[in-house]
Amino acid sequence: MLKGRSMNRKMRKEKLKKEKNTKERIVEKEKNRNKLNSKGENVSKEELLTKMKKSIIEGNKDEAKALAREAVEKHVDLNEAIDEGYVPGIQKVGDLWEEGEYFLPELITSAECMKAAMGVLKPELKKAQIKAKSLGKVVIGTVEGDIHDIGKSLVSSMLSANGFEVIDLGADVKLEKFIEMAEAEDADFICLSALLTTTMLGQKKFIELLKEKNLFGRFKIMVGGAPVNQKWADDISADGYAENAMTAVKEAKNLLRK
Ligand code: B12
Repeated sequence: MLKGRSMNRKMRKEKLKKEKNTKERIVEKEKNRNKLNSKGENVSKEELLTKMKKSIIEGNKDEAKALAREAVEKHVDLNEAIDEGYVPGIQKVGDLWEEGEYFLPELITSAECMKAAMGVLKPELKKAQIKAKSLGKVVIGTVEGDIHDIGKSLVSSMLSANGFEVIDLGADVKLEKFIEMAEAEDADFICLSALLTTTMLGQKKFIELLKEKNLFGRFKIMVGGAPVNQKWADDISADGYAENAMTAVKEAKNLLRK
């Protein structure tokens, strides 16, 4: 009887030990998974980027923010986090919307997640800004009638992080307002974003307005947004066009040399 009890105790002890070991192994594995050391860096970064994309698609705001903080803490390249984590997420949301899988509420939720993550990353990008003389003053905004501001804000952040002084007017900005601000601030660039085929026409109207006011040529005009392309930029006589935030910086620097 006694022998039987002590056997049971022994077995329970063994079982607990086994469970403890398994638990410890899981914790250790989790720790390693999240470690960004020189060996594990790529694997963990890939995972982080995948999680970022997923957080936007699933509309998980807390997760999107937490991952942005994690990226900062782990010194992940923040441009990479944006371009290869969050942006593909919102692009996928766009695809799902086109396919009729997602509706406006999902679109809005995902856009909010994107903004929440950018809210964490933006100040960090700003901190990384080279403390040198400003490369040039930029007035940027999304044209009137258009409330899309995620891409515009990315361009704004990247320009700012790369040494440009940026005055961001937000979204749904009256064409006259761009001119007023650019004149008052003696800006070098005016950047117009448009995400709708209808508001794209605002970019054309803007250049006509500058011509009417004899201000054409005073500022470098850059245009962008999903429906915009180089041909459109050429057709409306814009000085520059870029497909994304990183190339926007390159294009702005190129235009400085012209
Ligand atoms: C998120 C989103 C929304 C959000 C916007 C939230 C916000 N605060 O921005 C909400 C839900 C509010 C929304 C509303 C609407 N939306 Co919407 N939306 C999108 C979606 C899914 C993603 C846009 C986005 O943020 N992309 C990610 C960013 C990073 O990319 P990006 O904006 O293109 O910017 C990059 C480049 O273009 C470039 N860039 C951008 N701006 C500039 C400027 C310069 C100067 C330069 C150089 C470069 C540059 O750099 C950026 C960074 O890499 C797109 C689908 C898509 N695939 O684009 C539809 C989309 C743009 N929306 C669309 C529509 C129709 C609408 C609504 C009219 C829907 C409705 N029925 O109400 C409204 C618009 C109301 C209005 N008056 O503006 C259509 C537009 C169709 C068209 N051809 O005109 C799209 C294409 C969806 C679709 N396939 O039908 N939308």
